[in-house]
Amino acid sequence: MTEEINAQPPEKLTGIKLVKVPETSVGIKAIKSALTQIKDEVGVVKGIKLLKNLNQYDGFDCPGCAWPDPDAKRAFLAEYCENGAKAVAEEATKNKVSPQFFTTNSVSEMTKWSDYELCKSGRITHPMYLPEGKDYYEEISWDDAFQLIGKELNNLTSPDEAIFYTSGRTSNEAAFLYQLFVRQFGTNNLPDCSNMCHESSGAALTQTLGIGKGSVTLDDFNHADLVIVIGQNPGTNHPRMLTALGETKKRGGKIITVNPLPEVGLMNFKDPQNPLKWIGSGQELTDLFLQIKINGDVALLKIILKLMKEKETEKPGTVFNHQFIKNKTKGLENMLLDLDRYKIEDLLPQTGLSLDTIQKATDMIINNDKIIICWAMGLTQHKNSVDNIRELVNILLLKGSIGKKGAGTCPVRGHSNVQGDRTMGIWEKMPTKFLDKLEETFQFQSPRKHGFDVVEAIEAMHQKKAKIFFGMGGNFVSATPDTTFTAKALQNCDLTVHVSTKLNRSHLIHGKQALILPCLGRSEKDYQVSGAQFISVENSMGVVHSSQGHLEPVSKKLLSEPAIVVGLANATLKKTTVNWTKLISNYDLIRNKIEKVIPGFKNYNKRVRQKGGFYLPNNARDNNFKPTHTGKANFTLNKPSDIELKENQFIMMTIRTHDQYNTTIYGLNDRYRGVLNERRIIFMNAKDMKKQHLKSLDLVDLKSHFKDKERFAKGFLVVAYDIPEQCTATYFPEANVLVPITNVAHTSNTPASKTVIISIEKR
Ligand SMILES: Nc1nc2c(c(=O)[nH]1)N[C@H]1C(S)=C(S)[C@@H](COP(=O)(O)OP(=O)(O)OC[C@H]3O[C@@H](n4cnc5c(=O)[nH]c(N)nc54)[C@H](O)[C@@H]3O)O[C@H]1N2
Ligand SMILES: Nc1nc2c(c(=O)[nH]1)N[C@H]1C(S)=C(S)[C@@H](COP(=O)(O)OP(=O)(O)OC[C@H]3O[C@@H](n4cnc5c(=O)[nH]c(N)nc54)[C@H](O)[C@@H]3O)O[C@H]1N2
Ligand SMILES: [Mo]
Repeated sequence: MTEEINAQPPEKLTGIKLVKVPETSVGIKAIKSALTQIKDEVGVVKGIKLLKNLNQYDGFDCPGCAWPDPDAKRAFLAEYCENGAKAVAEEATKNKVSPQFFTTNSVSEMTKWSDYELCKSGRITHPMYLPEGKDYYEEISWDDAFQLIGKELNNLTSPDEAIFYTSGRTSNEAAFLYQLFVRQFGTNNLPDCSNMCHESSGAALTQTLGIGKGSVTLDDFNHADLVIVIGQNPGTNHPRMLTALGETKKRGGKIITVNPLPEVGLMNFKDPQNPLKWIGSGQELTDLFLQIKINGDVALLKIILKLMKEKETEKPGTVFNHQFIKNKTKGLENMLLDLDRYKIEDLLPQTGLSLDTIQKATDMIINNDKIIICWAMGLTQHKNSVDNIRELVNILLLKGSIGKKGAGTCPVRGHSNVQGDRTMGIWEKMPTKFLDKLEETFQFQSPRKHGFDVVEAIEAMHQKKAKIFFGMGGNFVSATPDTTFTAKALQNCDLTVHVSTKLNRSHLIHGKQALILPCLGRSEKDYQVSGAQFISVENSMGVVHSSQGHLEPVSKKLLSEPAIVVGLANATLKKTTVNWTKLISNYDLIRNKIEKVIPGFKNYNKRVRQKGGFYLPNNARDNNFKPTHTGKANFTLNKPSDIELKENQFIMMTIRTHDQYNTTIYGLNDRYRGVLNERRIIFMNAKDMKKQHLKSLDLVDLKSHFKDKERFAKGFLVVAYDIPEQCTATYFPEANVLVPITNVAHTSNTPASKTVIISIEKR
């Protein structure tokens, strides 16, 4: 029998209160919520200093999300939002996790704490070590920590037995050094949070448009006729995007929202940068809301494509942009033929929508040319998520709505530098061109065999094929699927190491030995031999800019992420062609190397010092699709969902509340959905509740079904909500234990965290 591992957040309920779902987002309440958080966590004086510098030209980049800052004008107060303020408050907190803290709190005791309690403990101040068989972390010197890691890494039979994970907050400079160290050590095992996030977007866009990133800039929102926001909740996760949508509307543009939930932020919005608008009813954003069933998107988009084709056949030249299609694309005929295989009446039930509503959306697409499509996790975390995104591209290509002002693709990234980390080479399968350049610049032989992505890494650790886990940020055990399985995988390791700012569950679910290496946060000053340093990051729209902290570090013992990589490299690599210590004496030296390896970084040190930074090249933005395998933009054939629910089964999506940053839980409220003080809930349609004989706030256990295996998550409260029938929603990470590790998207291997098949049992 396998040992039961307590890797899940505890089952404890916290005292739910249901309130009315608010009619508008942001406004005074958001400002109040942000300021309260800042006051409580950071204190008033330090808090004001913090907000003053957030997202300003000479300040630091908000660690909240990857939404870009305006190129020209920056807001008077500060370019921040409620949730950005919460993210910085979390980092700049007064509370400290010191060696003393660890002498009083054992690892086994802390596994009983909720994620909220873990997060509230504060910033980690010293490197800590958990020796084999012990239950208390002990202080360790940096030098001893590096030596220990170096020794363990060198004891492996093969470098491929080590996993080097990255979360998306790591700066360009740290990420570049990190991947260089890992490749000099001898492996491409560089999984990252992107594997669970926008990997499907990258896969789909590379195939169709020749670049794995979005094509629009922030200014395009000032020119768009129509913005479609599909599978995304910007009110909570990218609040500054609402300002851009507001601009589109002001200029007469329209917005279509496609989501199983009427997310408050998208419906109505009070601009936080514009205090005069805080009173009154706010600005209506969404013109047409398609309340789609979970994973019904390909079906919806196919119906739209069919309706477009019908109209084009009826009145040739009125729908399709023939010139663009002829000059720039391949595969139209096949795509149109494939559409004939599907019947609208078969597709319709998957969407849960009326044909009339879909016709309205189609008319808006037909009647406009400058179309932007924005999406996030609602599209990327399904088995057919790559199909979702390719189908969107089909629509844009038919209209020629790409590579011109006011139009294009907008995958809205999550972590603030997740896109930059990829550009820097954090990927288990970097293209040959990059590796060639890396070899040439640093005179060594890089491994060529592809490494493990997140899911493969978990499986390898589970099978004891990988024995050391190193996490550059993140919270692996809580962010990944199949919590119990992943916990076992980590516990199988000889050594688990986490570079972290805050305490999290991955420090508690550990290998035989474990280390916590505390690092500087974005908001803090970073001094190296040559003086104060700044770092750089790339936002969702490919703008590279600098970021510099202004606060004193919470502890003198913290190292910067680049310095940690260098400590690691010096202790591990017996032979190296790199003078690591010199590279971190001045981060300009790292940037000089980046410039040599990666296209688009010419004059990096000069251009990163320009106000607002610089744009990286983007072929799709330039209306050039040569980098694809055909040399043109590609139409593709895509498949709708193949999920069939049995009786009493539901589809469950795992989503974020308004009070969390991924696995960092700031508070227990989901204000925009009217749920206060509780995270263990399941949103259900009232009709489904009735059929299941469930009443509001009944206590239920959830069981997920995949192939022949069942997984359990216990103790959730039922909340009646405006969600399509047969669809349910729970919060991440509480429900991750239900997400099967083997249920992944084709091509991108991203866990299907938004399509978990469950049944619900009343206690
Ligand atoms: N405050 C805050 N900001 C964040 C984060 C955070 O946790 N907190 N996380 C960051 C990260 S890493 C990321 S990746 C982003 C995540 O940003 P989002 O993708 O907005 O986050 P989710 O909560 O996963 O929300 C997914 C949305 O998709 C909808 N959805 C789910 N399934 C489907 C579907 O099948 N079809 C359609 N059309 N819609 C669907 C859900 O109802 C929900 O509105 O946010 C980033 N920013
Ligand atoms: N079921 C389900 N699972 C999901 C998702 C979902 O929607 N549903 N979303 C997925 C997505 S989109 C993502 S991106 C992943 C996120 O996965 P991760 O990136 O692994 O998780 P986070 O919760 O963002 O990581 C938080 C930890 O990062 C550390 N940290 C914060 N700032 C810094 C820093 O500056 N440097 C360093 N070194 N560490 C820092 C802190 O210690 C904190 O505890 O989760 C995925 N998992
Ligand atoms: Mo993400």
